[in-house]
Amino acid sequence: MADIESRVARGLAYAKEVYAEKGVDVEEAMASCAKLPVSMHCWQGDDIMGCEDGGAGASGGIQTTGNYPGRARGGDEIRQDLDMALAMIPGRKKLALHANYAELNGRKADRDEYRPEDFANWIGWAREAGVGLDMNPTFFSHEKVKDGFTLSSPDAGIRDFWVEHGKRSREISQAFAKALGCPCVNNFWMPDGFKDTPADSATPRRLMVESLDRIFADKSVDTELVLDAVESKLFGIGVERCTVGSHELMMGYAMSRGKLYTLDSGHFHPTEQIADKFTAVLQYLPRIQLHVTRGVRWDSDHVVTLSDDLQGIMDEIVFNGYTDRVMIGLDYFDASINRVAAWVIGMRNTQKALLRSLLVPHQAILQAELAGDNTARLALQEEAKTLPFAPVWDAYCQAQGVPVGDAWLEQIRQYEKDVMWKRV
Ligand code: RNT
Ligand code: ZN
Repeated sequence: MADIESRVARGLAYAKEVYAEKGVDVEEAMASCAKLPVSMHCWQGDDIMGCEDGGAGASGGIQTTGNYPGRARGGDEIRQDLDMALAMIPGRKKLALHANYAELNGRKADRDEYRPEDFANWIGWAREAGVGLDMNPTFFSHEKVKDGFTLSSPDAGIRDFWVEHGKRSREISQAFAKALGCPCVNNFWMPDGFKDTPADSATPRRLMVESLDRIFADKSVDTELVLDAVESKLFGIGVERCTVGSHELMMGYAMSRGKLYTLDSGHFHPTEQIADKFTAVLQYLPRIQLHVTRGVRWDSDHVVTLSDDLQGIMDEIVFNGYTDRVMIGLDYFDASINRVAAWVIGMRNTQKALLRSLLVPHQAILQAELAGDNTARLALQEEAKTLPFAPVWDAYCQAQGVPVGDAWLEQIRQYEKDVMWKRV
């Protein structure tokens, strides 16, 4: 242990020297990184099964694949796994919940009747863990998703049900924010769409807008506490031809109604990068939400890796000073590997990318660009990639009291033997 500590200290001293020469303050970068909240999604923990009776897993164009043993069953086991994961992840965290993680304790109620009390265990857990909560109404995995439609269904009764659900999600979000003293992002993603060419795509889009307006008409919700967000999508499996909540519909909605727009990195054409969208969308909106995921050939929601894509996203946020305006959240689900490790890997990678962006000698690169010296810009951008980031990351983990390097893996291996694999 002492060995690791002194090695980390030596590495940090070296890195500080190199970065100082480039005008970068390493301590300041670590302190900034530690302040930025990253919202971890509860649903990686149990393949989006949730806590409702007969929870059926994902539907509506999203899918978990894999059958790794040890999946958490119900709130207590998910929270136990969350505690394990959070102990391995540096930085400030939030937890994003989905409405289907309500714990009714025998109460007979459908999603249009959920109450803050149904999330009492989650609020208690979050308070204890020192994390804020975010929320998502759940417009999938439910019998009232009629022929794939919710808020834009041609059936008024179906729309009414989901409008009520949306309203309840905002009340619950407000209770989260009040209980934890931290604003709650409430994210609306609806799977509504067509497998094949619709004869009429205007009506469902009009109905979607109308339903959302009905949900947000509730003025008892304080929009400083509840940050409503709407998420767009290009397509889903089985909904290939037309998604009602497309980019244009949702961005227009967010802009015209003063809502957050959620950009999910898997929800665009594969050659598009959402990194390039922040400076555009933030010309018009005060805040947006980010869903970091990793699509492999489609919006497959693989575990987030330390990729150029992820780095590009964090660079845009940090270099443009958007850290208060982009609510960073994760959104992926892989059931083929240890689910706690999946959380840890994606969250640690997100933290790594953030810290790395904070350490880039951005001013020098910017000056090169302003001087019209694109040669220097490229040279400096590329040299920045091999500055000694790794020792700073190790020092950051150590300062945050989480394992350095891959030491966390051994602990999760033990945990799966002691806890997860006994869940049969
Ligand atoms: C689906 C959206 C949405 C979901 C979660 C579970 O494509 O990305 O955010 O993944 O609500
Ligand atoms: Zn998403």
